[in-house]
Amino acid sequence: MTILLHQYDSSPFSEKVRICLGIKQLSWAAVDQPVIMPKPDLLALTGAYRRIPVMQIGADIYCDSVLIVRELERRFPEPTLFPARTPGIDQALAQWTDRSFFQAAVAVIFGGLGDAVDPAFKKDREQLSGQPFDPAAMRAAVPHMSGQLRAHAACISEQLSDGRQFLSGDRPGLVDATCYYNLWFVRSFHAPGAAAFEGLPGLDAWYDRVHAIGHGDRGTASREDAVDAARAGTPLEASVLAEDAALAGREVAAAATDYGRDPIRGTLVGSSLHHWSIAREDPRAGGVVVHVPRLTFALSPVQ
Ligand SMILES: N[C@@H](CCC(=O)N[C@@H](CS)C(=O)NCC(=O)O)C(=O)O
Repeated sequence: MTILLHQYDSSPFSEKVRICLGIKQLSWAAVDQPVIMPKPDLLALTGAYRRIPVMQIGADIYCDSVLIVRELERRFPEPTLFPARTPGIDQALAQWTDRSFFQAAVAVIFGGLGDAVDPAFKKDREQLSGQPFDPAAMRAAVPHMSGQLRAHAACISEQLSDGRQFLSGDRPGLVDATCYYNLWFVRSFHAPGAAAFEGLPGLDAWYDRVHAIGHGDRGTASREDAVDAARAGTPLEASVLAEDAALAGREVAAAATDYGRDPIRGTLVGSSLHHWSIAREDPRAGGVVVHVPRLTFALSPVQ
C-alpha cells in the first residue's frame, strides 16, 4: 500500500520524515496540504489534527513526525534508522530537537524576516499557538536566540569531532534527520540566520552528506485521492495495553499538549507504551484509525 505523506515542502518536521524516507529508500507520495487553515481534506482523515506532517497508509493515519518515524521503522525495518542500535535514546532526542532547538530556529527565522511575513500566515499561527505573533519582540530576541541556535548546532559539531561521517557512526539514521532539519529550515528560509553555524568544525560537510541522502522515491497524490484511499482501506488490527483497559472501547479525546490542541474524538482501539489508536467514522473518509504518540499528547475519556 502506498505511503502518503500529508505535508508541504517548507515544513521542517516533514523534512525530518522525508530524510528518513530517503535513508530507507522508500517509495512514497507527497499529498500537499495548505500551509494555513482551512484544511478540510486533512481533517476528514484526522478528525481535528491540523498539523503537518501526517502519514497515511490506507485507513491508518499517523499524526506527528515522532510516531511517523516509529511506524516507518516498524513496517520497513531495513535499513534501520538506528544504526548504532540505540533506538530509545535516538527517539528521545526529538524532545530536544523538536522543542528548544526548533524554537531557536523559529525565532531566528521569523525575527529575521520580520514584517516580510504574510499577514494571513501570522494570523493563522496566532490562532494555532494562542500567542501574539509579534515581529518587533521577535527581532529584539534574535541576538540571544541566534546564540542559542549556535550552541545547539555546536553539540552536533562536537558529536562529529572524532571524524565520523554521521552522528551515530558510518551510517545515517534518525539522529541525523532529526538534527538536520533545524539547520535546513534556517538555511532554506532565512539564509542570513545560518551565520549561527559558521566555523563549527565538521558541520557543513555533515550537512551536505545528509542533504545528499535525498528523499527516496517521491511521487505525488492529490488530496481527493488520499481521502479515497482511506475509504478503500481497512485499518490494521489493534490491541489495547492492559494498563489502558479501563478506556478500551470507550469514547475518548486525544490532543496535542503544546499547540494545535483541537481534540481528535473517537473510540480507543489500540495503545502501546508509545502511542494511542483512535477509531473514528468520517462522512468522506469512512472508518479510519488515527494514531497519536503518547509523548506530547494527552488522552481523556469523553463523559
Ligand atoms: N510535534 C509535531 C510538530 C508538527 C508541527 O508543528 N508542524 C508545523 C509545520 S512544520 C505545523 O503543523 N504548523 C501548522 C500547520 O501547518 O498547520 C511533529 O513532530 O510532527
